[in-house]
Amino acid sequence: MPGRESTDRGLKSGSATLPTDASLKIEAITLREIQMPLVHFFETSFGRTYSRRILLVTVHCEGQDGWAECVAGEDPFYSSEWIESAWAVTREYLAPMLLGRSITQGRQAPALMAKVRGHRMAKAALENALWEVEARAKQVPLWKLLGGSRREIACGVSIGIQDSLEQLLEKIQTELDAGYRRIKLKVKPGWDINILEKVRSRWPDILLSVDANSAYTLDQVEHLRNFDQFNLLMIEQPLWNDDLYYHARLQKELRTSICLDESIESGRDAACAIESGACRIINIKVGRVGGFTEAKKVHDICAANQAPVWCGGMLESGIGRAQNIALSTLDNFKLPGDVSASRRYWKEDIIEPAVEVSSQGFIAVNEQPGTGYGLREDLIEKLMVRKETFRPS
Ligand code: OSB
Ligand code: MG
Repeated sequence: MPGRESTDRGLKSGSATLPTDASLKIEAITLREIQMPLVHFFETSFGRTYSRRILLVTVHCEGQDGWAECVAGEDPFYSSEWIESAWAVTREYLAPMLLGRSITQGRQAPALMAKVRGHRMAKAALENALWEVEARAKQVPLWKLLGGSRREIACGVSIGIQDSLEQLLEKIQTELDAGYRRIKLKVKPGWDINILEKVRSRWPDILLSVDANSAYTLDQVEHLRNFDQFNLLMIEQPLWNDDLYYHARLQKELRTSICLDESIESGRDAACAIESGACRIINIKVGRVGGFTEAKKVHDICAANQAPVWCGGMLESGIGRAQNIALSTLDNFKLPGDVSASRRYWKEDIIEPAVEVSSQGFIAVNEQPGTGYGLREDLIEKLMVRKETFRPS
């Protein structure tokens, strides 16, 4: 990859490299909200987004900062979490549980926050920032610390609902020309079979999947059976966001593999889903499951059951994107994910270099410590609308 040398700007790389088992004292936690307009609106069955409000978390440890992105949305529509709930639970509960504590590994963070139920996206940002601190302290790439082995990850794109079929076809062409290896289309009643007929007749052989974000009910099984004619890689989250049982009923009725996104919030959910036949594939989003530790559990459970996984996306800035890239290097990420180039979302990303995808549709990882990307703190400052720092009381 060109321009891969990270400047490490904004991330104190620690004047003294800490020994491998050094303890990391959590001295302060900073939350920032930045606002970033999307290059193109993104529409799912639950609504349209033009601009993102993004919550960034910085964990300050002795001599070492770690950054992460909280993927909670602007509204509690994808999940019950949203940017305000994440901010509040971090201030009132999660930050106090971490501040002043010393840990040696990011994976120790979940136990410290276990008393709080749910709020997985808020917890994930804190835990993931600590993994970044650990990786930089140990001077190892985050992807290696997570146990990854891939040197490059396969990329797909998620294409939202458009204003017209023509616009959709044009977008698909653009992404295929850019080299993306799988196209995922958002669907809902009225924007499904009709568009798939057109897309499949123009591109009979591309890897194609759909994501319904819970737009259907089990009553529509006859309608959903129509998806089987399009040779789809999967249909993602057709039914209720918190359901496994009815997805298992539906999977028995369909040839197309069901992939679960919203329904999987833990390793236990993944085990139940696979055991009960609710899905054959799982979309892992590190925020949705509560952090890297739980994401690795989901990954390992799926691997043990020969169920492939792929990495989902939440319209992340470069900070969340870089963490998705690191996670995607784990062995069972066997399908192209929704992790794509910065330029598809942002005029200017807040990391450098921006995430780039090769003409073959891959993102390469490197040997630099942490995520391997530098921060554009000047730009973050410009985009910032609020900031709050917490210290031990
Ligand atoms: O269901 O995967 C989803 C974006 C926001 C909320 C939910 C989803 C998505 C995407 C976009 O599909 C993935 C991306 O490009 O980041
Ligand atoms: Mg999805």
